[in-house]
Amino acid sequence: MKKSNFVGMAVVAVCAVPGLASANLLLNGNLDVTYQQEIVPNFFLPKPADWVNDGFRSTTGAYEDEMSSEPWAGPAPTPVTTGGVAGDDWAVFLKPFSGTATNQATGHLHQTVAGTAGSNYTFSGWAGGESNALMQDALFAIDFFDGSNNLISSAELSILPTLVTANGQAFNYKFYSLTSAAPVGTANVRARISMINAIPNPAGGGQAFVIDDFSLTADAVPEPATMTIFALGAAITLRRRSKK
Ligand SMILES: [Ca+2]
Ligand SMILES: [Ca+2]
Repeated sequence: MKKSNFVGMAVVAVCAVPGLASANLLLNGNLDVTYQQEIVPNFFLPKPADWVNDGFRSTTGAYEDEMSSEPWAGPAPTPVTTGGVAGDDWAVFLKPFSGTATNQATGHLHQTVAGTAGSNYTFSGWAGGESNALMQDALFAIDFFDGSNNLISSAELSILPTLVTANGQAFNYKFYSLTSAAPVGTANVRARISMINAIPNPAGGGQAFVIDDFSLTADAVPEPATMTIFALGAAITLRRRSKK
């Protein structure tokens, strides 16, 4: 006589896909891919692809020379990447000195992705300032929009208090990060870096404000059914042979 016993073994893995949880939602987060933007008639400078930039002066309004893409601002201490046209590492150079004392310069660089209410969004990246850069504020921000593209709320981190603090690194580069939960009604999430009301430094000297290597990530919405992965292990067949 033969008996067969099947022992099913269920293997439970919780949050077993960390790669998905931390995926960068931004395109061209390392700013290496650029396009040519006409700054003034017949004069072009590179700007980062997949991002939107808005520049305006407080008195005279919109202009295009508030920022441009530059390869000299991309290398270490920021992550060294090779996505540029020459396999090089590009970054964005914001220009506080493009304003004047009475016509101050504001620039925003931003990218918008589809969002989910209740998720925690983390926006991280690198920013640095030369010691004589002058501006009212410098921000990392996450803006939340509803399905009609109305702004619901913004989370802002002022990086100005430490932007130009000397740390021995190129351009005094530092890593910054902020996290905010998407409010009810969120349909789109915008990652934004802003230079607010900047002016030239009468003393001259280095006044660059540079940024590179951004990520926007979202934690999974807490829902047990999607937080747990059940993997059914191979059924183990045990055969017992009875002695004759
Ligand atoms: Ca870099
Ligand atoms: Ca870069």
